[in-house]
Amino acid sequence: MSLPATIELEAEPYPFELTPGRCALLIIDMQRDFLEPGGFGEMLGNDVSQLRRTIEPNQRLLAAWRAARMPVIHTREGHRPDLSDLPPAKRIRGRGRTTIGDPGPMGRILIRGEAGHDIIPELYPLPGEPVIDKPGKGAFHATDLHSILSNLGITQLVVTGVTTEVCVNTTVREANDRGYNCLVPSDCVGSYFADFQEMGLRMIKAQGGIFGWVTRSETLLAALR
Ligand code: TIU
Repeated sequence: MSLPATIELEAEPYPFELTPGRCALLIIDMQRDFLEPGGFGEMLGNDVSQLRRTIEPNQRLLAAWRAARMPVIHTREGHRPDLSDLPPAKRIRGRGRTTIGDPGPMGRILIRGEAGHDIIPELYPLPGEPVIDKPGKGAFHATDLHSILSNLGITQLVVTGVTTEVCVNTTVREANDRGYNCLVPSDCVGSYFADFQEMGLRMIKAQGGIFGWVTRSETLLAALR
């Protein structure tokens, strides 16, 4: 059964007009380095269990999206093996003993082609689903994401993944400035910090939806059924 041209979804700060033919699912950085014990996230001193609760809701949303034959795009944060796209400021930030490019438990940290840089098996991309390798926090900076979305006729994004206040927020802000309407299902985004999770979502929907809308994945799943 095909979906209606538009579906009104319960969302904050007001209902979101989902246009299935123009909406892509953008899954941000669900990478082993951020979600699995021993990765870059844990190395920064973070509790990865705070992110792992997003895996199941993302699996359900991804399955529904694929069943509806709507576009899915995945991103990964990382760098070239020769580090030529890694700003020195990013490399030394935090004064950690181990940093991007150094050997870690799952290969060199945040380097393309290494095990830790790849997407977790639970949400692994299917052949044909674009994977955007991004050197920054935002998915638009120094990538071809905007071209790919434009070529697909996409004007709306459902943005999920990690972390809420870093790569998800940066991407939603970048998308908003490029004219996309963004909807964020709160249970499909995660932060290592409970207060940043709350504030990261509040910042998106404040002031009449200054950057976008916030909903729950059940709302999206019901609409796609
Ligand atoms: N993907 C993403 O959010 N990258 C980060 O480095 N996030 C942190 O919260 N550290």
